[in-house]
Amino acid sequence: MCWTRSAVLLTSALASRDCEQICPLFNALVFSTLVSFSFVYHAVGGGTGSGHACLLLERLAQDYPKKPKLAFSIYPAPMVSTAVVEPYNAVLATHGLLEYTDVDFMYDNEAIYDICKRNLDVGSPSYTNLNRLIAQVVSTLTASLRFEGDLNVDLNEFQVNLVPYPRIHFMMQSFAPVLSAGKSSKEQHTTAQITSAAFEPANFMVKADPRGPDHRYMSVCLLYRGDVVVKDMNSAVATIKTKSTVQFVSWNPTGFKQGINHCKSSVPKGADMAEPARSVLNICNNTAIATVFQTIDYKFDLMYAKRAFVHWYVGEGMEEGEFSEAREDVAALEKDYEEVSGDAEPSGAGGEY
Ligand SMILES: Nc1nc2c(ncn2[C@@H]2O[C@H](COP(=O)(O)OP(=O)(O)OP(=O)(O)O)[C@@H](O)[C@H]2O)c(=O)[nH]1
Ligand SMILES: [Mg+2]
Repeated sequence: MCWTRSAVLLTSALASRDCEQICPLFNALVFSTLVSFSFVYHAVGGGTGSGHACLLLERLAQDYPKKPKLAFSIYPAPMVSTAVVEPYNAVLATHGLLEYTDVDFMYDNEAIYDICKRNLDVGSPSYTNLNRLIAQVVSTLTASLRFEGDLNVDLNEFQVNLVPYPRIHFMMQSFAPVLSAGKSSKEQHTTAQITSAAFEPANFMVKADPRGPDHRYMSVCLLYRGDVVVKDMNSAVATIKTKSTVQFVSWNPTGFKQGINHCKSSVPKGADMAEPARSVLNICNNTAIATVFQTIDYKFDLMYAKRAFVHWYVGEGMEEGEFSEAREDVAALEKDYEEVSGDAEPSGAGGEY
């Protein structure tokens, strides 16, 4: 399905039902509302996840303008493509995500697949394996809402720490340790070890290399769960700060925010992944994420130069101008990332606070 048809379908569906009834109808798009947040889970490569998700987010932005909107977005992987029009859908969706979400958690299936293959003893990881790893991220993020703790970092604090400018809100994340169910009892993972693992490029759930000298961190949130003590956490973070591979932009010297929730993460019964005694989720805002947009833009341009497949979208009622508008917006985003890497304030930063 293409972006347009999905959006049109949702418009008519929305006319008769409310959002929460609609979303379970669509396999690639899941939606949940917490007391004060909206979470949207979707993939941007297909029609439903891109078109529906954007329209849903637009609707949420209209009806709940003050409620932060967080999206968990599966982006096309750099080497693997599951649909020809993926670059179009992804650019159109990014245009919507820029406008209607406050924080975006970026994934690609190639990166998550590699993590599962490397760490879990399964020959060929399934969507269930991939989704369960994503679930660990979401569960850690929301742990502070569900379990009490003195050192909890709540979702609002995250947003404040992670998003330096409204448009620069696309996060990378890694989770450690990812252990196969069979190995858990044999392996001990100290706070220092899991923290170090959370900064390994191979453990990030999107194929983008956060290391310097080319890329810079703008902010990092580390969320620990389980039996982690403050002293160990502080010493692990101090070690990370000395690494030459962890370079920060010059305008954010402090950079890190940490929290501990003593309720350890859990996994469903029979899962391939073990339940670690302690774990850490690294959510970071790093300029490397711009490489994801560059790759998509490049593929978009190749097809759009020939207007290939555009007639399908126009035939469904979309105007060609929407393509160039979305593409320009994502080009501006690339530029914003270039600017934040240096010392200048990005041009899109003003006036949106
Ligand atoms: N991680 C993960 N990725 C998924 C899952 N389901 C689909 N995908 C990926 O999401 C992308 C889009 O999938 P589609 O099923 O084509 O998406 P859709 O949004 O339903 O789009 P249409 O079928 O075109 O309407 C592909 O790259 C899939 O590999 C899932 O359960 N987990
Ligand atoms: Mg589908």
